[in-house]
Amino acid sequence: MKTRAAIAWEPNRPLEIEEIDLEGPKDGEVLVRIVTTSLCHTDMFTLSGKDPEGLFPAILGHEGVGIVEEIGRGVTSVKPGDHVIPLYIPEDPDCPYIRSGKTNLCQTIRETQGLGVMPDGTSRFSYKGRMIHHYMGTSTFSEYTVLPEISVARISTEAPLAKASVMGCAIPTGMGAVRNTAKVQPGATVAVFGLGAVGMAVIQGAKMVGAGRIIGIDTNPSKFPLARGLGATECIDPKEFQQPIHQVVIDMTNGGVDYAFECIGNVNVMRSALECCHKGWGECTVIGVAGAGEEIATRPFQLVTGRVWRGSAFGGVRGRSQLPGMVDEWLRGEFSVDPYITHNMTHEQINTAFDLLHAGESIRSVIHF
Ligand code: NAD
Ligand code: AHE
Ligand code: ZN
Repeated sequence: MKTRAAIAWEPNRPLEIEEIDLEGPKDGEVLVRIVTTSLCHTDMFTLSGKDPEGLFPAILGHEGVGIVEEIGRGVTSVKPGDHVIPLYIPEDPDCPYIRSGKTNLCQTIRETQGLGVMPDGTSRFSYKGRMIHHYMGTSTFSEYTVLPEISVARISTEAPLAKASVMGCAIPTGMGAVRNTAKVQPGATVAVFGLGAVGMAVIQGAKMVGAGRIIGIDTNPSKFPLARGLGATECIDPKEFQQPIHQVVIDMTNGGVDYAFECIGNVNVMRSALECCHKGWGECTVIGVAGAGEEIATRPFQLVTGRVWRGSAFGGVRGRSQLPGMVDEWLRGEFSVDPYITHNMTHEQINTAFDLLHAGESIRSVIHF
C-alpha cells in the first residue's frame, strides 16, 4: 500500500513528506493508522546526528496513537478497530527480562529495532525501491505504520485520539520515573532539571505522590508558569546565580534533595543533579539522553557517601500491562494531558514542530493526520 510519511533523509535536514510504499503486516505484526503523533526531544536528538543508533533514511516518531487496521497471521491480542499506543519498549511476556519482574526493558526485538528493521530483519518502508529504516520500532511520522504485536498497547476507546499521543512517551516517562524508578515518598524534596514535557511529567508525578517541595530548574524561565501550575513549589534559573547550581540547591534545601531528576540530556547537568542530592540517601534519576561519546563523571566519594545514580527508560513502565491503566487514570481525571499540548498542526507542518521544540517555544506539538 501507499502511505504519506515524513522522511528523514540525513542528519540535520528537514523532513520531507512523500508518498512511500508500505508492505502489509507479516506474521505477528499489525498495521496501524496513526491518528496523532507528537514530537519528543529524542526525535530531534536522532535527527541531529548525535544518536549512536541513528540510521538514515528513516521514518522517525515514537510518541503516537492510532487504530489497528489489519493484523498479520498469529496475532491474537489486538484486532482491527482497536485503539493502540505504539511502544518503543515492547512487552513480550516470554522475554526473560520481563519475566524477571525487575525491569521494563524487554529485549525480545531490541537488536533488530536498533538496526531499524522489523524482527525478520527487513523493512516494511521503501521509496522508489530504496529501503527506508524504521525508528524505535514505531515510526509514527507516517500515516500508516507496521509494528510487531508486542509493540502495541491496547487502550480504552474513550481516550481522545487527538490528545492521547502524549501518553506514548513524555507522560509515562516522567510520571513513571517518579513512581516506578525513584519511588518518591510523600513529603520528599525533589529537584527537576529541565522543564520540557518530561520534566513537567516528573513534576506532575511528584505532586501526585505527595512530594513536599518540588524545585523546577531550567535556563528558560518561560517554562516556569506551567511548571508551577503542575506542582512546582519553586522554579529557578541557573543563570541567575553565581554559584554552581548543585550548591544553590543544597543551600536551598538544608543539605540537598531527597530525589533529583535530569530531564535534559546534558552530562554536566547529570553531575549537578547527582551532587545536589542529600548526603547519605539522595537519589538521582537520569532520564535525559546524551549524544554519542558523551560520558558522565563525578567523584566516587559522592556515591561512597550515600548518593545514588540511576536511570530510567519509559519511566520503568511495562507498556502492554501498565500503560492502559495510566490512560485510564487520565480518563478518570487523576491528571490532565492538556497542559502538555502547546501546539497542534498538520503532518505537512512537521518541521515547524522541530523548530518550536528547538527554540524552547513548545512543550509538545501534536501532529494530526
Ligand atoms: P525538551 O527539549 O522539551 O526539554 C528540555 C528542557 O531542558 C528545556 O526546557 C530546556 O530549556 C532545558 N534545558 C536545556 N539545557 C538546560 C540546562 N543546562 N539547565 C537547565 N535546563 C536546561 O525535552 P523533553 O522532550 O522534555 O525530553 C527531555 C530529555 O529526556 C531529552 O534528552 C529526551 O531525549 C529524553 N527522554 C528520555 C526518555 C527516557 O525514556 N529515558 C523519554 C523521553 C525523553
Ligand atoms: N539510541 C540511543 C539511546 C536512546 C534512548 O536512551 N532511548 C530511550 C528512550 S528515549 C524516548 O524518548 C530508551 O528507551 N532506551 C532504552 C533502549 O533500549 O533503547 C543511544 O544512546 O544509543
Ligand atoms: Zn520520547
